[in-house]
Amino acid sequence: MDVKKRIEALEQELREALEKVNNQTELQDVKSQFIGKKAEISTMMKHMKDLPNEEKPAFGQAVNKGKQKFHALVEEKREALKAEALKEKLEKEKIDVTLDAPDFSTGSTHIMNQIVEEIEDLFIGMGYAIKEGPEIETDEMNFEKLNLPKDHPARDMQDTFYITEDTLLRTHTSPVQVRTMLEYGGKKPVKIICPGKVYRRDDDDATHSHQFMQIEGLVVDEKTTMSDLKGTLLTLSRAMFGEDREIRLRPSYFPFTEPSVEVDVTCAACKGKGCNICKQTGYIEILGAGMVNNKVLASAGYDPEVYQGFAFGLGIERIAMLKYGIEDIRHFYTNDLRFNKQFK
Ligand code: FA5
Repeated sequence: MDVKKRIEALEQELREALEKVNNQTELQDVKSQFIGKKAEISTMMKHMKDLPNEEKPAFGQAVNKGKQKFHALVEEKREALKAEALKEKLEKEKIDVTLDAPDFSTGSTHIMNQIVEEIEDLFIGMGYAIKEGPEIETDEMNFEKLNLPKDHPARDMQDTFYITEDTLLRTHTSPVQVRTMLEYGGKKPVKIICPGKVYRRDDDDATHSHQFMQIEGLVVDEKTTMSDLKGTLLTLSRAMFGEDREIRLRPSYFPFTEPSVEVDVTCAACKGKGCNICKQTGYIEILGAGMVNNKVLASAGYDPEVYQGFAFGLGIERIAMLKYGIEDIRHFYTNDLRFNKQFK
């Protein structure tokens, strides 16, 4: 038999078989059928020994060329299949960039943080710096340096979670005042607000939480007066509750301020006329404040003969409750999305 003719016939068969191939598995089958170990072209070489010597080179060349050709045809088909598969995939995965985006629900800042940010923005605008301090505090910073020595009866005002005899969960943000004054070394003026979480052993109810947020404000300088304090708190109250609000300062007591005041703002519901919400007083209490006690200034390294200061501290939850008419403080912490989403 003429080997060249046989190889040509096989090539024709291979081409026909390849035309019917639709995927890589089928291609593999065709490949082993035509160029595998048991394929005809692979076994042809065995017959070479029966040929006369002068025919052997031509025979060998023809078989090898045939094999190369078969391999090339199979590879060509493999590439064609790959290209087709890629084209199909691209077509299937085509993205229509003109389609409307689906309505993903996104989160938002929690109402507590919104109010903190609002107050921070206001005070940054008035030249204040923001300071933070540790939530696990020493008794010294939380009480003693604020003129609340051990066994002082005023410690009862802030029921405390003690960790050891000398460490506790801070009951207010006032220790950040002390830390900042100590940091400034009694030399330069202080103008800060300090937001943060605080803890008290209060029973949780509609207006009390064992963990809540405060913002403390502190100004220490050489000519700081009570009217600076009043002006600052009026600005704060109006930013929080509306430009038509008035405030009133009532005498009060905090060991770290002298004189001390409670600050009331005119009731939103009755605009100061008196209603059930404000218990007919026309005012609602919002924060505690006062002129920094000389003992506190001195214990933090400031000379009371040169420096005076004012300070104030407010509960963020209470501010939010008044601002938005929220009747229960626990809403802030139960993470009910129906509540949270109202402040998006
Ligand atoms: C203080 O904590 C003082 N450090 C504030 C202060 C700072 C006065 C600087 C003078 C100068 P008081 O204990 O009143 O004060 O707490 C401040 C505010 O925290 C209260 O007006 C109230 O809004 C809030 N608050 C107090 N206890 C709770 C509680 N258990 N749950 C939620 N809010 C509370």
